[in-house]
Amino acid sequence: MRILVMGADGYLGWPTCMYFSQRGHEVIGVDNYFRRHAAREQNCEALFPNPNLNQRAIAWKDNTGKTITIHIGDVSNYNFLRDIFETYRPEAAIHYAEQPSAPYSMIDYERAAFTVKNNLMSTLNLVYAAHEFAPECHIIKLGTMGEYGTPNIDIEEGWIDIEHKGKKDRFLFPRQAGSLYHTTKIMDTDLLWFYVRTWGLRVTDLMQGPVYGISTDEADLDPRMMPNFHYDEIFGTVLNRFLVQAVVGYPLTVYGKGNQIRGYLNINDTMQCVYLSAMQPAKSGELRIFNQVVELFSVNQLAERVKAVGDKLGFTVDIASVNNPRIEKEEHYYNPTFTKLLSLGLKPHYLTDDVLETMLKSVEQYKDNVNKDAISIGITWR
Ligand code: USQ
Repeated sequence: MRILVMGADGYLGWPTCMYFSQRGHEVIGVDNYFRRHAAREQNCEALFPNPNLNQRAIAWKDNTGKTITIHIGDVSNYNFLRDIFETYRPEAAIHYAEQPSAPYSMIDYERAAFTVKNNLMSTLNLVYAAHEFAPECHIIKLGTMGEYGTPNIDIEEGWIDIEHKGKKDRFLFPRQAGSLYHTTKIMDTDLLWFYVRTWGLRVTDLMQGPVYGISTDEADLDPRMMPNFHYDEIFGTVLNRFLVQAVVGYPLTVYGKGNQIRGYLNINDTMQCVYLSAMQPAKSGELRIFNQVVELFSVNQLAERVKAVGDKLGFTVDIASVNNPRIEKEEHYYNPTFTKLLSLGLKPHYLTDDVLETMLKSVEQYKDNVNKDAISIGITWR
């Protein structure tokens, strides 16, 4: 298949390019380096060596003989994305090209406005470019479990059947996000649903939980191809942050009571989920929603797991309870359904002690790169 990866430079984007290329697909990766620029501006750059996308594509060719085609440009600029679609007419487009950080979206007006503009315009442009040049293109959109928030009822996979005053209908599951970033993802889903109904697009929306991990089969071939791994307050997800904190002796930053529960997954499972979705596409006029999660943990459980394995490896791991910079429930019901990707063939990688140990050892090799000032920056929701 001809696959367009939007946001190819990101933590998930680059491993996705390699994953599809390795399996014989033609991959076109686009990115505008937003994350690199924002991380440099906020002094919170990635932990591992971070060659640019063209250099990574060269490393990929050196290692595998395969080509990943790179274009640097901004998909929130319609002319750029239109040209890409006109040239390549992709059969699937995987959309990671969003501002992905909840804290970044809460810094100030400028970052809030950027998040809204970037995330919604990139999605709208994708819809238009696909409609104009590749109406059969399967759009695979990275959504977030954060769209649902933490309701006091079971979370379904995208849809809910409601009976009201004796009549029944099916609706998108109620959504109530906990940050502006997560709210833009709700708006994306609404945009896509509108154009699925109106123009018959084919769309899979993947409601993903926080991802952790460093290693994939492809990234392990060459240090130049490692994921763009962040541990800072802005772009780092919680478990990746805890791994780095454990290695450098920074008390694990548990926000508030630490009973916030989320559904987590290994980066290898993101690859599988996106791949399985691409190989078994949505039908024309269908918005498919999958909850992309493999296991649930509270923040306290993650901290305790990292402490136990870190202590065993000889790191001194303390757990701190810090004032929660976010506005979120710290005690709540959480029971999401996540069976559809398993039905498509997902074979989950679970968070075992061995996995934690391997990740801690990988981080340790790069501990001299850690900027401790980036761990807690002080962005609050208030
Ligand atoms: N948390 C801590 N300590 C930290 C960092 C986070 O206790 O040092 C807590 C947060 O308060 C939250 C939970 O850990 O309760 C998860 O936070 P996170 O930063 O790992 O994840 P989040 O901000 O929700 O966003 C991440 C990705 C985002 C994706 C989302 C999935 O950055 O792109 O959409 O995970 S979900 O969390 O299910 O909405």
